[in-house]
Amino acid sequence: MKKLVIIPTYNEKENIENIISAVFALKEDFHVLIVDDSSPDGTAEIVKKLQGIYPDWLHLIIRKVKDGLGKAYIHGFKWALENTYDYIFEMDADFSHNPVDLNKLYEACLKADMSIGSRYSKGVNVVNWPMGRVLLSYFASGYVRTILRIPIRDTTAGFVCFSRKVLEEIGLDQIKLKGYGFQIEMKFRAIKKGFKVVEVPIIFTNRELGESKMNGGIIHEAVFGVLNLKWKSIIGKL
Ligand SMILES: Nc1nc2c(ncn2[C@@H]2O[C@H](COP(=O)(O)OP(=O)(O)OP(=O)(O)O)[C@@H](O)[C@H]2O)c(=O)[nH]1
Ligand SMILES: [Mg+2]
Repeated sequence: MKKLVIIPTYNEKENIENIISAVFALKEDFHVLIVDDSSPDGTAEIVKKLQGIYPDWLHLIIRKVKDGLGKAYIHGFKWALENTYDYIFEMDADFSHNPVDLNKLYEACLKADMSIGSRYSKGVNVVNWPMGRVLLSYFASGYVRTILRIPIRDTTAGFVCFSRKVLEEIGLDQIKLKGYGFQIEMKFRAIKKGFKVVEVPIIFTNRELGESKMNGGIIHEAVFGVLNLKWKSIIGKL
């Protein structure tokens, strides 16, 4: 089985080398695709150097402008399908997601169609986030679950494994949302298509290096994006 971990990056020079090495240190043979939005800090230059060490496993797409992680992922998903990968993963560059958990996600995805590394499937497993951020994320997840009526505890999770057929059938060109909303939209559409989606408990750790790209615009997009998704599904135009 060909497995690809897609990591979107924007100014991740402090993390990029370590996260790539951590994936390649795993027992399973995961390939890595970095989708960088022309980070001014030179993240892509570091990746290019590492491609000398891992020529067949490490891939890089450079996009011209910063356009949100959703658009970066869609670009990466299309590349993964063209390059015949069977299992495609989403993971952040900042070690909030522990690369060791890729194995757990993969095992779970083999028995389903999509698996989600979940902070909230067994209590609240978030380390070093300020309390305000934990509460925002936890209650946002509840808001989404209630409005969209999906049985997922961590609706904005960004640590995910898709089997190829989910990405083939989900309608990548219909995905509109770019930030946290993108993560919600992928889960909602997969469930609406009848795919089996499972949650795997993980521990999420706040980034130690580099800066967050979270902002009010991303939250605003998610709040209204969810209402729009619900409306489109009610009128049968999802
Ligand atoms: N290509 C691309 N990557 C992005 C963009 N925005 C964020 N990312 C990457 O997406 C991943 C998640 O972004 P973060 O800034 O860590 O967002 P977050 O996890 O909600 O915020 P923190 O918890 O504060 O780290 C990281 O690997 C980022 O580098 C973007 O516009 N384009
Ligand atoms: Mg992060």
